[in-house]
Amino acid sequence: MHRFHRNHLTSTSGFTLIELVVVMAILSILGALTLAGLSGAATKSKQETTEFMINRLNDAIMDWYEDYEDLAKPGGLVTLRRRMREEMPDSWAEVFANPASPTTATGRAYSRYRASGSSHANFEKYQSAECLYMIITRSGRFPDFLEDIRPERIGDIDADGLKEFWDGWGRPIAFFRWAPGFASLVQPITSATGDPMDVDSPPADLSAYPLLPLIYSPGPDEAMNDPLSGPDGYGLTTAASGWPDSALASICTFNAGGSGIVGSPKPGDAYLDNITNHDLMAR
Ligand SMILES: [Ca+2]
Ligand SMILES: [Ca+2]
Ligand SMILES: [Ca+2]
Repeated sequence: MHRFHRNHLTSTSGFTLIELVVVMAILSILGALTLAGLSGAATKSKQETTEFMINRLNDAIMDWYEDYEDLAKPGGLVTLRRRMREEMPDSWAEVFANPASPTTATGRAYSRYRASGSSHANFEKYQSAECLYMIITRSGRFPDFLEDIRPERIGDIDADGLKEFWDGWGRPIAFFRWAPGFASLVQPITSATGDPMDVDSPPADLSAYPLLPLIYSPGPDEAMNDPLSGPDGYGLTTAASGWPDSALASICTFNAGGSGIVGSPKPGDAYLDNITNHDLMAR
């Protein structure tokens, strides 16, 4: 025993400086790999959280959208699109300031909700995200929606009392009801396929576009344009003031070849990593 013990000590004290340096180098490499792995996992988790939120919102909005298609009747396209605008607004300009003005109970509920934040300085910031939250929580159509939404996925980034749904990075999830400039696998930007709500035969407006709602996050770059120059650009072009307006042509016809169309990318590449319901639907 005694001999064995002495041999053991001799062996332990035999570590050289070189060996220690090698061990420390290996440990530092392992540590760096672990940190990189954790960072990658965190990004993946935020991505998954964002996809979960957008999928849930897409399910709700598209369920309602498809009901509008069922309501379509000959000669009714303008009326239907106007009602859709009243019940699915994506800007405060589309919500009546006077609760007596809307034609639907939903529109009147929105009008009262709008009044709760309209005097705040940040009222117009992030308004499409605020409108999306209002549609989900004030239309009366989605009473169970919030049940599996974590509290930290709802916030008020501009502190105006009007909440927004947030993505995995804590950015408001934006909404364009009609985004004809947004090219995707599920929404062609040409009028070749027509407007599915135009059931006239022949269609009343051959140049109408399919106008699929767009729900999206700015993605990992968290790139949000200056809220003052565009309420929530996220690398996409937002609506001009008052767009679209009343006549069929201005509701459903767009210049797909021009610039500044709602949903089209702004110069730069901030839109490239955006996470959209169109991408998720196309998977
Ligand atoms: Ca706001
Ligand atoms: Ca807000
Ligand atoms: Ca982005």
